[in-house]
Amino acid sequence: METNERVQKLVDVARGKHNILVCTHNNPDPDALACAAGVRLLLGKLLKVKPKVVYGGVVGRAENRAMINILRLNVRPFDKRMLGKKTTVILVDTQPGASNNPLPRGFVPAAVLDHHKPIRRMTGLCDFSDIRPDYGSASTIVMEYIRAAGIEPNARIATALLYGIQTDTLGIGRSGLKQDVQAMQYLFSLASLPLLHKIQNPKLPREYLYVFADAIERSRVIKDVLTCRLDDIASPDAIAEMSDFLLKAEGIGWVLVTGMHNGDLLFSLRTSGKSRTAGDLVRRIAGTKGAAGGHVRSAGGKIHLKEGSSKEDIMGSYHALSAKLEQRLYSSLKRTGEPRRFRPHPEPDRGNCSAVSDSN
Ligand SMILES: [Mn+2]
Repeated sequence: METNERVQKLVDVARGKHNILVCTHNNPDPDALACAAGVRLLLGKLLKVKPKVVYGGVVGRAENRAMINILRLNVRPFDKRMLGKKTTVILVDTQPGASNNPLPRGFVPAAVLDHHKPIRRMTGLCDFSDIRPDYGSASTIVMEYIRAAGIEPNARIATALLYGIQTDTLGIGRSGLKQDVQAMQYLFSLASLPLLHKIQNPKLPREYLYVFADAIERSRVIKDVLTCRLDDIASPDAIAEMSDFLLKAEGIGWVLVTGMHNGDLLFSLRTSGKSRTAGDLVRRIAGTKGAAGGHVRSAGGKIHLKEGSSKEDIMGSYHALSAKLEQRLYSSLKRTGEPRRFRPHPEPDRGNCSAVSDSN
């Protein structure tokens, strides 16, 4: 299908509707926020409607909050009461039935734009869907729509889209695809680089910096595989963020971080290698218990912990389950031995920065 046709189908879904929600995944990242802003722009220009952009969870990451404030993105938390009979929902950067979005179980939105695998059964029930697992970001999909419609985004929206694509593709070295790179090249001429810089370098709350110290302290390694249990976390974003951060360590090729939020165990898996994909491995280690999915180098999921038990019980099952996930990861990758604390190498300069040692 041509891009123009897709734009037409998306527009048809919203035509004549007055209550349109563009909904992102929970704890939205820049790609989700930018993609939603792009859909809002598109429908605003083509239909003269103003959809509401809504998200589940919280915006935790300081950069993401800065993005919303600096670019004055009009977003608000989702509330079930927003879903009336006449509500048209367009879901972005996630799919119905994926459990990482705030839509009630079984709710079929009118349209979906996403780039995550797997393609969900319920996605097939939507009036319009465009799922591209071979795209680095959902913002690139909407960017192509915007261009095909002959719309030029203003500096704020262009900056949002550029940042969305950048973080989803370059952030952790996922292969930037031709389409993503093309979209970024185009957006560079329209975006505000001073604003982008401001978003990327926000002042950080001190407690936020302490999460990094805590994550290092809690890290354990077997050879090139690092695991870390953050326990209770204030913001679910911390999981993905700490995985990205710990994967920067010399000699580390795999990172699994778990944490606990609202009675769920959240986890994320990262790899810098190419031999196995994180998305496939994550589905294997999570088994059928929870919701899991992802890309080649990054993946994650959520497993609900026992309800109605005491705080100690929940903590206990969190640790037991974390241990199980860690064990499955180690054995899938055939890394044996006892996990050790993550320490600086004893020698300050080993001459070979990619050396892996199990004697640390
Ligand atoms: Mn995305």
